[in-house]
Amino acid sequence: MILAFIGTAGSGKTTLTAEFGKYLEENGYSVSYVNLDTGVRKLPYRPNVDVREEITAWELMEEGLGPNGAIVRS
Ligand SMILES: Nc1nc2c(ncn2[C@@H]2O[C@H](COP(=O)(O)OP(=O)(O)OP(=O)(O)O)[C@@H](O)[C@H]2O)c(=O)[nH]1
Ligand SMILES: [Mg+2]
Repeated sequence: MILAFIGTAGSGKTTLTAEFGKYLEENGYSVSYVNLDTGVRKLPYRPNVDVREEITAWELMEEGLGPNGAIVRS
């Protein structure tokens, strides 16, 4: 089963990923976490796959893009 949490900025995607993942693990499921947020500084879960190993919004901002442009580009 693959679950993706999407939503507007600040709507709780990261928090729900961590909390629902913890709930599943506590109930015997094996959970792998994937972070697709290039702009997040700190995560409340340990991602098994993390897009930030490829690209971060911060790198693109250093090249001159603003935060929104960097998120879109990344
Ligand atoms: N009261 C309340 N606050 C919540 C809930 N879920 C998340 N928050 C808070 O809302 C804020 C944003 O939560 P995140 O999980 O970072 O939201 P997000 O959608 O990942 O945010 P971005 O990645 O910045 O778009 C944090 O301060 C959370 O603690 C909830 O169910 N209730
Ligand atoms: Mg988030």
